[in-house]
Amino acid sequence: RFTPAFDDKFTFGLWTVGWRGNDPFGDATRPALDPVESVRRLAELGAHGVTFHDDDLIPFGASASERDAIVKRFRAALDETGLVVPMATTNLFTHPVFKDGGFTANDRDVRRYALRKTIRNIDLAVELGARTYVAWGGREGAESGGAKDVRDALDRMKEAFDLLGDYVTQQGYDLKFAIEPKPNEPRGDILLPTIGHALAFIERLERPELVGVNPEVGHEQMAGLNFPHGIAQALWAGKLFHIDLNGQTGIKYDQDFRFGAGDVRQAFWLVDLLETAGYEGPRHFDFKPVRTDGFDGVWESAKNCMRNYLILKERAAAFRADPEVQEALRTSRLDELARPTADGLAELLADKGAFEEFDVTAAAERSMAFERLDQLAMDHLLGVR
Ligand code: 3MF
Ligand code: MG
Ligand code: MG
Ligand code: MG
Repeated sequence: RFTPAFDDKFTFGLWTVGWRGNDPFGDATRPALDPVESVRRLAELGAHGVTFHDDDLIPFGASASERDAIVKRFRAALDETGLVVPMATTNLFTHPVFKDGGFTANDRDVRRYALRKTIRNIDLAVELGARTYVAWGGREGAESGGAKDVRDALDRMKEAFDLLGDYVTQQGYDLKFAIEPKPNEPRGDILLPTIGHALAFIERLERPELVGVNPEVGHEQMAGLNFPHGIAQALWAGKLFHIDLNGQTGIKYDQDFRFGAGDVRQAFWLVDLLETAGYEGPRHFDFKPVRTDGFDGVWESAKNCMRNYLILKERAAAFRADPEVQEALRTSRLDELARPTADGLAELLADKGAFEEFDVTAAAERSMAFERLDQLAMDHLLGVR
């Protein structure tokens, strides 16, 4: 029970299990992990695939021949295990050259370098079969007001995605982009801080159809936002191209707990939404195994990201299947929300019952009965129903 299968589409970033535990106050607590070892261990645990930043796989500054050898060895590990690479991304944040950003650095030469670095890894991503290319602009932002003209920076951000869209179109690649919003950390304030900001930005691009979002649980929660609500809006807009699952406890530093830790109620509603809304993309984990643990904790937490997802999936399905829940949903009039409000403007204006004869007092007195509905969800979540 709760053992993952390939078709569950659980994927992990190489940088997650490979995180060595270095943080702003402390050095690494674990040795480096060979990506090939990660592929093998994740395959044993039942994962579907792995994802990577260019530099996770190929150390920054590696020579062309080193690069070829690394890619060859990595590909052999994929073939041996059957794991796939549905997504890849670019590291535009670790090297000091990106200290003021990649696509929106004030320095034009840095922006050009960032684009070329991205294009280079897009080629590799496509070679390895990826269909989604994630862009997290962690260094795109500022700590002070005069440092960044945000409107100019957004022009440059748009220019970057337009150029990348030109590139994949010219190459004939079957690849879409997914912007990953985050409010802050490592920059004081990051551009495109939330799902909503990213969705509005995408509509201004030359090829909006090529670009969606890759929201992360903890990122929205760092801004105090309701993650399932953000995901629902991304789905509504047809823009949920990918997702980063992890755990966070409220508005504080980026915790990156394993999925299911942190806000378990939001995790329940998230899984309920993904499983009922027809999301077919990978269930991608972007977490950090706690730095207090050795490799035992790394593999334990990777396993439990998937386990918690499957537990929540079972609980959410039980909630939806429960006749008492279905009755409670009707009592709370969710079916009525799904109905259009009017048969057009003329019908609305002609209906005296809608206004002149509307019994405001009676409508105000109707209970929504949300407390009973929510406790039914809690009972299912806590496993007592
Ligand atoms: C940081 C992140 C990133 C992105 C990654 C792109 C290092 O908080 O979430 O992980 O997910 O760069 O996928
Ligand atoms: Mg993150
Ligand atoms: Mg995070
Ligand atoms: Mg992420």
